[in-house]
Amino acid sequence: MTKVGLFGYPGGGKSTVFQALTAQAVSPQFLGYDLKPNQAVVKIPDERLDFLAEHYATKSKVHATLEMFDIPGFDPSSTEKKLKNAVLELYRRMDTLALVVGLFDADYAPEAAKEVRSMVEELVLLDYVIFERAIHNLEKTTRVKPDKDMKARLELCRRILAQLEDGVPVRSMEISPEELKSVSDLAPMSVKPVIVVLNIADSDIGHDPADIAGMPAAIKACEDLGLPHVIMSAGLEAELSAMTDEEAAEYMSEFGISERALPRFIRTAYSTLNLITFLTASDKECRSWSVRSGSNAQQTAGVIHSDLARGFIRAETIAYEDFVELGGEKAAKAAGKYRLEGKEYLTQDGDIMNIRFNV
Ligand SMILES: Nc1nc2c(ncn2[C@@H]2O[C@H](COP(=O)(O)OP(=O)(O)O)[C@@H](O)[C@H]2O)c(=O)[nH]1
Ligand SMILES: [Mg+2]
Repeated sequence: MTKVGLFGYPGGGKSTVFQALTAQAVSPQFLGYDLKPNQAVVKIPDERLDFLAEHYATKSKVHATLEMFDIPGFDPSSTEKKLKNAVLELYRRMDTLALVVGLFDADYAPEAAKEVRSMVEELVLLDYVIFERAIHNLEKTTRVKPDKDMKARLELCRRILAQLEDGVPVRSMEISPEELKSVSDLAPMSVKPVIVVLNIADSDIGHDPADIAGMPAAIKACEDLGLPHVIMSAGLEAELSAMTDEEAAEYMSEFGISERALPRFIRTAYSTLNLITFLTASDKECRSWSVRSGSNAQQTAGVIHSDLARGFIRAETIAYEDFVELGGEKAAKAAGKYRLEGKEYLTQDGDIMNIRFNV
């Protein structure tokens, strides 16, 4: 399951964002300077899945999920080594990191842009230390015993270090995927995609970002660093997540909110992580699944079960839009929109698939 870690300076609103996105309460002692990560599985909302479940009057509806972590706050300038190491260990386990920055308090909002820049710098700096140490060791080894592979690795590490020195995160570097893979044992931190959550006061909802204190500079920082951002009022969203759907709808219309933070966050996370959604549907079960964009039908089958990839024959496929437009499976078949795709077919977002297999 994809792991998303909320991180940032203490007090930015990580635990509040966590409550907002997971609807899981965080006990008061974990608000503020907590030391333990909160953790929850998030069902990914998908209107397509809702439609299919209704269409098939299915017995079971299963959402694709991701795992969210509320990682304790971390101030890079802090000298608390133990806390820092514990936090970094958690970062390492994540597939993507979401930096939560608070703009809900006018006194701190002007710091938001600086927080974005220094947190990203910190991740680069951590990698700098890792690669510097690796180079030091490789220099020693190659001096004693010159080895072609070791020398190539040394040269690559030096190239990476030079870019880290210029503040370039590993994910933005000009190195090939093979080269990147060859240093994966060093577990660079700045290779992970980062999303920025800009947490605003509920009184700023609906305002032009240009008019929110600290916001223009914060957005500029994200753009300069090539990071996608999501604006939300975590405080209000946390309240919404504790309400019934009707209560929430009423509250949202009062505040003029058209869409909840969770689907907006998920869309950003999916595009950052290069994930797409495919669906399986029948009267027994309707289910949404996530798969890396660019996966072929056989790899996609493997997401459901390894047997389906091993014994893959064909993927019966209907695009969700065709299904809806034509009004179901039968009509899609009649209209020639039901396709039998082979192994090499590249799965598209919204494909409704049934894997034919034989093991
Ligand atoms: N007004 C307002 N307060 C918030 C918002 N998000 C967080 N806070 C408050 O800021 C403080 C720190 O939030 P918390 O989620 O514990 O931050 P963390 O240290 O990053 O986990 C708490 O008192 C929250 O109630 C928000 O969107 N609006
Ligand atoms: Mg917290």
